[in-house]
Amino acid sequence: MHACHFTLSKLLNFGAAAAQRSSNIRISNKCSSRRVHMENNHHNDARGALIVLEGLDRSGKTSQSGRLVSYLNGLGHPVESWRFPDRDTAVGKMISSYLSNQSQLDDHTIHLLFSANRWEKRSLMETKLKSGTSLVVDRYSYSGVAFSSAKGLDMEWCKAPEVGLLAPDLVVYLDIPPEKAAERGGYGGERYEKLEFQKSVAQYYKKLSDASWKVIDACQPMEDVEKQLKEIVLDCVKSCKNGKSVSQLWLS
Ligand code: DGP
Repeated sequence: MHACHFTLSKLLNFGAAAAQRSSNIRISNKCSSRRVHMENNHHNDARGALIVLEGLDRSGKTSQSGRLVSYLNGLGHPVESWRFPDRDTAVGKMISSYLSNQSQLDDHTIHLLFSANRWEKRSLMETKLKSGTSLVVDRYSYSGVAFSSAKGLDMEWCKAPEVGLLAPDLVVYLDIPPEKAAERGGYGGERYEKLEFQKSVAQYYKKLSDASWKVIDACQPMEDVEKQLKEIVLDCVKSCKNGKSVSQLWLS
């Protein structure tokens, strides 16, 4: 476990420093106070969009991600479906084992592992976006902060390791009351799939959300959610193609 802590802190320090080095960062008056634009040597035009879907467990994110990716593909937009945690990496395997209750970890430690899992994909994410591929991402830093804060960790502490990750161009929150989500085919056996805990997660999502988030009522029929999602996302993909700059999360 000592080795794990050492590797993690090295990884996170390296990630933050690398993010600063790889871009000339300038604070823009136009951007939200929590975002910083990046000026890169590359052109920003025709870049892909970073689209994040957030919501409670069983809110329908995963099904909607799949439909959205097929839709964008059908329109000829290069797009990939991503999700966090990415359970295929070495860090992701540790997370998966924790979620299925096969291992126990201190709350801070697992928080940093979730974050490291996002950091290990950051550079690939940037490459994809710059090459014009949009990414539809099922969960991101907001899950990280909401779920760990719901355990009682300090929200600002939870945000800190996420600083410098790429900021989404769009966050869509699939809004469902925790009780309704729990009724949907029941929860599986994973660690966080408990009604009282999900209620608390919902409150932290509320604290994290800002005016830029798009909220869709996830109690509607699936087709209606899908229709609204497609409209919002298509606008975002188009605006990124037109040269919207890439930002980083929570730098100020
Ligand atoms: P999913 O594969 O989307 O079902 O997510 C697995 C579970 O992990 C789910 O209950 C949400 C939770 N989760 C996702 N990302 C994070 C994170 O960054 N931190 C914490 N603490 N939990 C997360």
